[in-house]
Amino acid sequence: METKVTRRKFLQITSATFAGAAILASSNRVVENAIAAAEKKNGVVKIPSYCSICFWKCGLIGYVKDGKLWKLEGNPLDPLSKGRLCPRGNGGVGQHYDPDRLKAPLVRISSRGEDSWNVTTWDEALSYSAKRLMEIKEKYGPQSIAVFSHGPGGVFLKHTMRAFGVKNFTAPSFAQCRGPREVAFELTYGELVGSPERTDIKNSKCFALIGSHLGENMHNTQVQEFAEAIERGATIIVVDPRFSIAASKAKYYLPIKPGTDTALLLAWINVLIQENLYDKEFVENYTFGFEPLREYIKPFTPEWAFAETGIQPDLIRETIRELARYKPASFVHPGRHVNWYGNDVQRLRAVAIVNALLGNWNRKGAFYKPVKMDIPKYPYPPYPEADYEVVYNPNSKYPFAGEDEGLTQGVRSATITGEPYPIKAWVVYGTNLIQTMPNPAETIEAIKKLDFLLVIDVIPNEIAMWADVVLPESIYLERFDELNISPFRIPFVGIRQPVVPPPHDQKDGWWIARELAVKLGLEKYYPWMHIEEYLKYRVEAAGLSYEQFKKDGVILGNEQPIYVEDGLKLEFPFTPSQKVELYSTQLAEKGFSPLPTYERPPEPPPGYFRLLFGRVPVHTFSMTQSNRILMDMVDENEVWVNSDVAETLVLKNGEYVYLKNQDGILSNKVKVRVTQRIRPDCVFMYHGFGHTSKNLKRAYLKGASDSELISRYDIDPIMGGTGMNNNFVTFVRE
Ligand SMILES: Nc1nc2c(c(=O)[nH]1)N[C@H]1C(S)=C(S)[C@@H](COP(=O)(O)OP(=O)(O)OC[C@H]3O[C@@H](n4cnc5c(=O)[nH]c(N)nc54)[C@H](O)[C@@H]3O)O[C@H]1N2
Ligand SMILES: Nc1nc2c(c(=O)[nH]1)N[C@H]1C(S)=C(S)[C@@H](COP(=O)(O)OP(=O)(O)OC[C@H]3O[C@@H](n4cnc5c(=O)[nH]c(N)nc54)[C@H](O)[C@@H]3O)O[C@H]1N2
Ligand code: SF4
Ligand SMILES: [Mo]
Repeated sequence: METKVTRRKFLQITSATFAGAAILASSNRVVENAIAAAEKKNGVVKIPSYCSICFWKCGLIGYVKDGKLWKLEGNPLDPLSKGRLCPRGNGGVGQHYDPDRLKAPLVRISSRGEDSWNVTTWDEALSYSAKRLMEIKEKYGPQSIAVFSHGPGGVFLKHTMRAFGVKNFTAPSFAQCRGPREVAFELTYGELVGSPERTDIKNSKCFALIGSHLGENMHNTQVQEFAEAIERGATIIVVDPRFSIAASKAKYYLPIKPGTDTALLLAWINVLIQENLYDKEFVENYTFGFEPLREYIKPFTPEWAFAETGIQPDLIRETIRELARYKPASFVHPGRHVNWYGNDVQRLRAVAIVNALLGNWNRKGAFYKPVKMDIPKYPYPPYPEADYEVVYNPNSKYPFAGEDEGLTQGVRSATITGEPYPIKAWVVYGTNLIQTMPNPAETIEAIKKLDFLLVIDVIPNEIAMWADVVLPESIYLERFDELNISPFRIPFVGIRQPVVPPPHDQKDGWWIARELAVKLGLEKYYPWMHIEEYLKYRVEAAGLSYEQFKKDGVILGNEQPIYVEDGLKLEFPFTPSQKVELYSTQLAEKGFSPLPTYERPPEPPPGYFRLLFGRVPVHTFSMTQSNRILMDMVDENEVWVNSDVAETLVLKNGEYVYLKNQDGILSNKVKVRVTQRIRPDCVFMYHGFGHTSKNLKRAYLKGASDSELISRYDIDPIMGGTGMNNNFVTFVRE
């Protein structure tokens, strides 16, 4: 009965339109209060924590009834969730009850890739892992060990590995995600966009989404603000080859030819300058390189861009005039998953420049200045010197590669080639590399060359099935974890604490990291025995009450100015010119074009279509397809095909086909969705499906994997990220 209540609620949320959702929220509140009163009587325990079904970190309240996890809701005190979780967050209950979860430590007894294991004790699994890591370090040095991780849970493992002398840390959530955006904004403004994005959708009068498919991309706060913007009647411009959910809410929809966005952006810059629509005061006082930009941009007219993008010149003019009309409360969203074509920093530089011409930095309704709670670090002993070059960026081949979140591709190729030096062990926390890195065949080739692969996960995902040792972590609802100190409009700190105990022999990430450190002889790096000593130390060092924190789940700091409108002073101390660099001196210095360049994308071969992919509202990447609650909503992906194309190829809605890519790689079978909502030159599918791990009983071979079909990737020469939108597929029948 309890699951039924939860299920109904999910269905309500996912089927609600945005306008409807807001109404639902207020009427729900009345019901919620009534439920809360009733529940107290029934002895329901409510425990605040923060969500990890994705990495947005929304504050939640876990409801426990008779010792059992019953439901999850947003924590009303939390500024990110504002009392509401997204459908995936509500579905976190299903992760706790997932029958396929990893239940105990496993040590491989067969060759890699086969499925036979010894179920073992924690002591044995950790002793064995420590022994292997020490042998490898002894023989090849600490540089031969690489760590891949995603999410706050990896903090303690990274601490252990740093103490062990490791320096090669990487994450697909940078090199396959937002890397180019951060690099482009840092080059232009000297500051990152960051996560949560500093976009002030809430107060915006007009904004453009390029790709960014909000509503399918379900980052909670952002989607709530998007819903508010729609209700307020903000002008929304959506640029996407596919008529996304966001497009359906937009005033202007630009069905752009994939890969040509930089041409559109250059034309927008052209119109802003030619028609004198830019913010002159801002440009004069705060930017560098306007004159070279003015010269450079002359040929990039809307008529020129029409030939590239397929967007009518009038529509190009009208949309940028609209953005200019509302400046500075208007902006072009910098996106998040932006590793598309391998020249993405240049595109994102164009995005940064359009915004600079709108004079919208640190302005209400555009980009606010994020603030953060000041929480002192824990006083650990210093890490040992790691006096070697990171493996993924030899001789600074990619001059603007990230440091803490390095290049996954670089680690993988070093593992295969032994250049610039050999990588012998991977330690993988919370990232399913088989599905998140392009060209999985290459990932498997690299894995086969390793001496040791340690995976810490919660389900038997593909990467775990390749490991030598699998360590089952408790899920986020069952453990303490690092604090959430996200940059936002108001400083705040959130706690993750256990709502229920883990059901089997799973252990918390901090405990695993600490025990591993002890076995590696690094105990001095863990002056605390239990994570609560660590959390309490940090929270109390900030002058806050730990007891209150545990009770409320969130502590808010004092409001600070986040806009020029609040009296914030505009300063750009972190660029070489101490101005917003329209012309990037840093790019020029490293031999790259200092002004954004457009490269025409290659055409699909005859009979092929460009493969695009994105988010499904009720799943996160490849990590939620074992969650029964979420799978009951969407349990396979479909391939979106334009109706005219379908007619020509005689493809029927709902029929199963296989996709074959330009390199002859064949997908699992996937259902056809015939729709007007996509251009005829591309197809689209939701990422995360087509699991090949048999131990994921519900998800095994459901739908097709986009990753499998992404055998080609193009590396951004500026920062080394991998563009993955350059693959073409054709249809194959049974
Ligand atoms: N439900 C859910 N939400 C999520 C996540 C999740 O796993 N599940 N993951 C989160 C994370 S980490 C990220 S990075 C974000 C990703 O979400 P976004 O940053 O919004 O990702 P994009 O790749 O921009 O979005 C894909 C969209 O871009 C369109 N597109 C593809 N090629 C082009 C092109 O050449 N030009 C243009 N203009 N559009 C194109 C596709 O049709 C699709 O609509 O989502 C976040 N939100
Ligand atoms: N083909 C393709 N590749 C992509 C993308 C795409 O759209 N298509 N998107 C890119 C983007 S934007 C991003 S951000 C990255 C994301 O890349 P990843 O972060 O690698 O995402 P997942 O593949 O979902 O891997 C998450 C893994 O963590 C495990 N996990 C979940 N919770 C926990 C936990 O509490 N503890 C531990 N230890 N493990 C846990 C899950 O079971 C899963 O195996 O992928 C990128 N790669
Ligand atoms: S956006 Fe959704 S899944 Fe992500 S943390 Fe928030 S509630 Fe959880
Ligand atoms: Mo991402």
